[in-house]
Amino acid sequence: MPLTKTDKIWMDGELVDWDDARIHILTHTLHYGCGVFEGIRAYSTASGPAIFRLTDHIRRLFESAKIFMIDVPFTPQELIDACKDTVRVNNIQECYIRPLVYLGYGEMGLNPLPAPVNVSVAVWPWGAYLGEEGISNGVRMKISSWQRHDPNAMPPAAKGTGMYINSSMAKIEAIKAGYDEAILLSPQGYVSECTGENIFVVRHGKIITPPLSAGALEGITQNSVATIARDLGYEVEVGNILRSDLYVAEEAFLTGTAAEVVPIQSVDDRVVGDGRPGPMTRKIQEVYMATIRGQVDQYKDWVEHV
Ligand code: PPE
Repeated sequence: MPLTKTDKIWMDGELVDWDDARIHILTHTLHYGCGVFEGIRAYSTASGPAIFRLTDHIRRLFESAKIFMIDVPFTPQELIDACKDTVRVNNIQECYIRPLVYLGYGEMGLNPLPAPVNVSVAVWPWGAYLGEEGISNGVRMKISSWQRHDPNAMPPAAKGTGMYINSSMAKIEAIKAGYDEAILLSPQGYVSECTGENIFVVRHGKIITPPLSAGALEGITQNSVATIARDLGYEVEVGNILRSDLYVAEEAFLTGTAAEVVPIQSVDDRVVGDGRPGPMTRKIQEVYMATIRGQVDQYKDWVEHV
């Protein structure tokens, strides 16, 4: 999917033209991958564009930075405002929002502490991450030969730029093998997550999603969906899942800001359920899609108007 340009990008407090949002080739993060980022979405609501769980995303951005000992030169409120301003100035109703905290130009070498810290926020329209077909009918998953990070190699709670090499390797492998997306296992052999999404399975009528200790990111959509599912009366548990649980699951789906809620059609060619999105998946997907556009009163605190 080629990028669709918007007008302005926020860089260290200033709104610059899209084509002028440039950095030096000796930008530290470009070489060593020590940066942190967020992926957020704005949706059109009855009272204008609103950013879904913006405050929670910015909180996670600061937690990621803290883990990497990156000192963000803005306050959380300033970055919340930066996201809102960037959506507003680009006059866009629905978009993806990418805040990035990176180490800039002026220092090289593996000690990142002396490097300057820069922040940017870009927005652009981004359609269905795993395709409209995936949202409607489900995606075909492959368990990757690549493992998710060991928590003592890479901290799963941090959304770090360099950590995504692991995801990209798994994604390449899955796509080359003819699948839509990969599922990664932890070094202990438990199901962790997908390349850019958390995973849920339904077994014996219960919804289960893996914990942070299995190497999964603490997903904000995972949290929204677990809340929605419980409020719908479903039993939801955070717990370890085995590869074989995926093969015999009644239903399975993945969640993420970019992907939203996507049914899983099969895992390693074992069809999930009858191969069509299951009733719990459908219901959760329906409530999530209404929630993000401010149509569910119960969750309107999650919808932060720009
Ligand atoms: N796990 C990973 C590894 C991950 O990258 C994401 C988000 C999630 C789980 C779900 O987290 P949340 O968005 O808070 O529900 N992945 C982002 C990156 C997508 C990209 O290609 O870039 C996203 O969905 O924005």
